[in-house]
Amino acid sequence: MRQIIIHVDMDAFYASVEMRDDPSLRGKPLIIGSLPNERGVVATCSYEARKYGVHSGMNIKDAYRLCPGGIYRHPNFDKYKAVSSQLHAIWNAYASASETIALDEAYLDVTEKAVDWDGAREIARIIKQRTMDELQLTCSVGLAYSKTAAKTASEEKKPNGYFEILTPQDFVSLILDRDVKVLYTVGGSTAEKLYAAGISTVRDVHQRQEDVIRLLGKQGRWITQIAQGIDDRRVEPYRPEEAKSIGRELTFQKNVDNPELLKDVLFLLALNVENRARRVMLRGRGVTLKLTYADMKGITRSRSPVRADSAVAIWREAVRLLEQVEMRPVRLVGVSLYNLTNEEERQLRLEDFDDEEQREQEAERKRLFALLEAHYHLDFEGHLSQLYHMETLHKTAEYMRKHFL
Ligand code: DCP
Ligand code: CA
Ligand code: CA
Repeated sequence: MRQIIIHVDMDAFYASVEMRDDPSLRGKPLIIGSLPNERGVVATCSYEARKYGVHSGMNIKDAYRLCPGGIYRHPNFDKYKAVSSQLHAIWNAYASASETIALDEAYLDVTEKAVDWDGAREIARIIKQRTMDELQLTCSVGLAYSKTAAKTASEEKKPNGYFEILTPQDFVSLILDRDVKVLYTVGGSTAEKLYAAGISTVRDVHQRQEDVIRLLGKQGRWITQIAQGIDDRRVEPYRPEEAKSIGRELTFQKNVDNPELLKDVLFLLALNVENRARRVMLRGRGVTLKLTYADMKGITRSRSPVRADSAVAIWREAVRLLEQVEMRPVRLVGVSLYNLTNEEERQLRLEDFDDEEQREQEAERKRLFALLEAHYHLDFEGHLSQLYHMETLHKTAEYMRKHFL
């Protein structure tokens, strides 16, 4: 079925909120993150600061070297979260399904409400207008036939942009001569592999599909699809700003009675939950394990308070709970976080090698990936971003069930 999708993303989000609330910052290179005399990174910066080459994720010392005349401020997470709920409340009104991607970003399925492209243009216009009128902030909006195209469209005219990509043909002609990284599932390490094989543009991907697939397997297949503008993914209704918990669950095609296999699948679910929680800067103080047995009897078991701020931590709690329940054939398994609280400092911290616990969890994460990869002969770590999609997660869990010895 045809979809009409809007992707909306705020411009220089944290910095714009600060500039809105303090007129003396407007028009200046403003860097939000750590201060130059601290250890840490840039969370974001105003477009004026970007002219100096400053960007998100950059070490604050490097930012200072590039832009010594900039204004440096710590973030106010509580404020951004409050603004975020106001934003999403405005946007959600125009969608039959909305998928929050980050504090400042969402996919909106406007197929029903818009009826046609003209209706969708009107919704896009109203969203921009209300975001400005009610919150004095600018956003960039992409209107398109698919998620990938909508995301690409919203980036196209940033800041305060609007762009539309109505057909796969339009999408392809727009990106054909751009770097493969424009396909937003292609991250740094994937791009390196492609460059090394002489595949650097989308055009190269088109011309050398077999090579891309040989090089990257399943992910390569996905990339060749995206490069042709094919992307049937639905907007998955997801509104963590209203949620009391963040969870993932899946139903097996055949019942599973092996606790070891369930533990492996729980790690995939924990990685998913970690990803969703981090994107909206939440952490949990409780973990729930949910099982539905073959006879449809369902149970949930919870533990709290716990420090559940990483996939490994979530997984460990879930496994502990699993070990305490009756083991018989299971058709559904799920894990969720509750008692959600703001996650403050993490985003600003560079890898913190002083933190014993974090180092230990990093090692455990690596060990779990290695075990999974050895057992199932799949590159889990390399395909993480795809495992965050429900559909791939399901397929992978089914694959694991079939290949579990
Ligand atoms: N953020 C962060 N650390 C990062 C990236 C982002 O803390 N490495 C925070 C600060 C941003 C917010 O998330 O304001 C939204 O991130 P975006 O990537 O959407 O970037 P901006 O909204 O800041 O700028 P743009 O106009 O490019 O979207
Ligand atoms: Ca943004
Ligand atoms: Ca964003």
